[in-house]
Amino acid sequence: MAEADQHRPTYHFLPPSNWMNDPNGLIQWRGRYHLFYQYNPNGAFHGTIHWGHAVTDDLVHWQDLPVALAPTPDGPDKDGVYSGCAFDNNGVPTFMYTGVRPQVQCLAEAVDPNDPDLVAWQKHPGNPVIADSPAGMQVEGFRDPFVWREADDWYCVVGSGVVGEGGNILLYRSSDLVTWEYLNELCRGDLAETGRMWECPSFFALGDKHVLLISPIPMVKVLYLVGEYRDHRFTPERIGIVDDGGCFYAPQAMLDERGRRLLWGWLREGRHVETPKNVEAQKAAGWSGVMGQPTEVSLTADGRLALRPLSELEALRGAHSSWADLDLTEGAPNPLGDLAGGHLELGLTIDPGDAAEVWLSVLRSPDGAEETRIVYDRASSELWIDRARASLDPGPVRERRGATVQPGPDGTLGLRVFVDGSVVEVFAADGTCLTSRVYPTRTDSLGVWLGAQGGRARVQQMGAWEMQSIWPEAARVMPEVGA
Ligand code: DQQ
Repeated sequence: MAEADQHRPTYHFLPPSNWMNDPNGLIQWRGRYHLFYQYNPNGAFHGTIHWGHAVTDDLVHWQDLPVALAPTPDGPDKDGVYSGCAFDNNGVPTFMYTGVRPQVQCLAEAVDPNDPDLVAWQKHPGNPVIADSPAGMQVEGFRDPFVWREADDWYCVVGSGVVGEGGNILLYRSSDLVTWEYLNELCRGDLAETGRMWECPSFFALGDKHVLLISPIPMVKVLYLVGEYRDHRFTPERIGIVDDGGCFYAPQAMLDERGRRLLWGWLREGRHVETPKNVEAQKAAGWSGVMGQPTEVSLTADGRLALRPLSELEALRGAHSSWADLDLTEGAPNPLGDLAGGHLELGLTIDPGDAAEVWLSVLRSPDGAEETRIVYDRASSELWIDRARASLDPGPVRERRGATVQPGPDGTLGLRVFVDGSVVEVFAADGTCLTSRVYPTRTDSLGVWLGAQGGRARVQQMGAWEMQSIWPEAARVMPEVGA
């Protein structure tokens, strides 16, 4: 049963069962946040893709709603309702999304904008509204439209790639959302550096710059490009990885009514390094995929994209423990005693002193045979999630993933770590985020340990909270296929 599954998150959003992938159609409508997502109601594998739907008032507690979009037999989305976005068309919540095979762009709108749940959606009779990629361009992929309003027109970018040259973003304009004119490439990448096709573009102003998020094939990691948007072309000045923890993919950003630029990404499974066995393991679990916690994005003074947890999540904090001035030396006993849990938030400030490495282990078995280590390397300022011993099962992905972080001016490193079943999210104070999936085998792999090697370090302060489940179980119902 999914509910008894120690790997199943309890405070991140996921549907009651089956497969989910990309976030879609993020919109705050009359105060309520609506999350749509790629969903297969027929099992825990990618296929028969619908748009699932959930709503929240507080960005923490979600309510499952019926499926919003299902493939229409004989329609342009008969083989799948692929990713897309939501926007406000003059008072009517509206979607633009990709129908497959072939890949074309389609419209749908809310039947009743006054329905607080926005449960019913109708597709445009003129679908597809963009029936083909630009004439003369040999593309690989043509999907995942992202729409915005600029001056008196609608603009839409579609993810694509020019065969043999690299991923690109195609820019369209329309006055009525139905008739679209291809303008030009918003920008193009380089095959060797940024892959052959760019999925899931999200494009928005941030401060005095523009940011383009792309999910390039075959890199399977999300890139952000920061630059200038002028005359309908985007000139990137900086490129970086959004979250290099190994599972974050296909994110979408939205502006909320408070003016925050919020970001959601799909956390894919890593149950087995071999794809067919990963698929089998997902089917056996009965569920696959979870949404990363929403974060607020901003640009740092030196132009990096920073991700930070929302204060809303603090509402889930339960039983609390705290410590101060913990000295760490190689081989010393764990200063955290019997701290343990599979659904935790941990916050700490590390003074690495003269230690070579400081580490925090989570999901650790009492004998240490299983553990996921978050490691800070003082000399290189690298932060790692080390999954080498995260599972006694030899199947799961166990690679070490990391990023260079910037310690504070006093040399300390602030960390917030969220553990939720198989999800480990690590946020450094400089805005770096690393998210990994881990699958311990032992039910007692719940311990939290602190240690150092190659010298003496100190944790100046540390807090730990048990995190409450977001699901009032009685309210959790399987969505039905609607529309
Ligand atoms: N997932 C969708 C596509 C998108 C891909 C299909 C990215 O629209 O390109 O489920 O994960």
